[in-house]
Amino acid sequence: MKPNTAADIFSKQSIMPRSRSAKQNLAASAWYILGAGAIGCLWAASLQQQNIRATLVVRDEKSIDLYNTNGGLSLNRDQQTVMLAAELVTPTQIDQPISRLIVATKAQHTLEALASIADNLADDATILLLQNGMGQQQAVVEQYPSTQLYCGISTDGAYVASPFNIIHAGAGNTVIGRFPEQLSNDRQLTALLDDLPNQQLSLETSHHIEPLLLKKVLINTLINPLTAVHQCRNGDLLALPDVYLQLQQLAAEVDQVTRAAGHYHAVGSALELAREVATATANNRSSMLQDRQAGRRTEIDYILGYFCRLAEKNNIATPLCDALLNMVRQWPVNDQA
Ligand code: KPL
Repeated sequence: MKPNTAADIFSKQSIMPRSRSAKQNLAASAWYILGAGAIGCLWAASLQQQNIRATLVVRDEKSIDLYNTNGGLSLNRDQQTVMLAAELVTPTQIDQPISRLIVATKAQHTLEALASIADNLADDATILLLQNGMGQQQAVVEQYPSTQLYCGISTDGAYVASPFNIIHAGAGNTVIGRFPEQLSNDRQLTALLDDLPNQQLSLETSHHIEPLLLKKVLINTLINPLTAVHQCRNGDLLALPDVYLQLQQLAAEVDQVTRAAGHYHAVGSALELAREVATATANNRSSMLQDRQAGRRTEIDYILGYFCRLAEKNNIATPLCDALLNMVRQWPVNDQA
C-alpha cells in the first residue's frame, strides 16, 4: 500500500481502490510486528504461545544474527523462562501481503516503520498500535486511510534484559479500541480480541479509547520528563519535596490546557492521576528515564510535546512544559542505541 503524501491527504484521491483484500489470502491469520523492543517481543512471544503466527519485522540482518546467537526469543514470566522460535524478517524479505500488523515502535518511528513495509501492507489491513504518546494515531489515519486502526493502552511492565531476552516483570492489562472511536464496532472488536493472545495477556476492549489515550499521555507527560530529568524512580516524584513542587506546577499547567481544550471532564485532575500511577509504579524507572540512560531518542514530542501544541492552539502559557520540552529535546542521542 502506498502511503498518502501530505498533498494526497487533503485531496479526494486519498481513497484508494481495495486491490488486495485480507480475506483473499492465506496470510490473513499471521500477525506482523514492527518494533522488536520489550512490548513487540512480549506480544510476539505471547501470540506464539497461543499458536497464533507472529513474525517480527526487524531493521536489518544484524538483528537476525543477534536473534540466532540468542537461540530464539526468550520470555521470562512468573519466574519461568521459555524459549520460543519466532519468525524474523527484514522489510525486504517480506513476500506476502500483510493484513494484520502490530506497531510497537517508539511513537516517533511509527510512520518511518510503516513506510518500510508499505509495499506489502494490504489496503484494508488491521493495524494495532501498542505505543505511548499522542499524535501518531491521527498521522496513521491520514496516511493509510483505508486501513482499520486500533490502539492498545497497556500497563504491562516488560523490559529487554538483553537482545531478544524479555522479562515480563509486571503483569498489567491492555485495553484495545478502534481509532477514531466513532468507527468502533462490536463485532469487529470481538473478532479482533479472539485473534490476539488473550490467554497469555490480560486484554479488554473499549468503544471509547480516546479518553483513555488522553489519560495515558497525561500520565506520561507528568511522570516521564520529571523522572528523566531528575534521574529518579516514579515514586520519588512524590517523595522528593523539590521534585514534587515541580510535579504540582506541571500538573497545574496541564489542567489549564485540558480545561481550555474541553478535555478536563474526560481526564480529570492531572495531579491526582499522576499521584495514583506514581504510587502504583513507585519502583519503576520510567521509559523516558530508560531512554535517556541508554542514549536513545525519547518520545517527548508525542508526550509533553502533545500538550505544548494543544496549549499553543488554545493560547495558554505553559512555561514549565516548554522548558522541560526544550531540555529533553537537547539530550544527546546515540543512533546505534
Ligand atoms: O508508562 C509509563 C512509562 O514509564 O512510560 C509509566 C506509567 C509512567 C510507568 O513507568
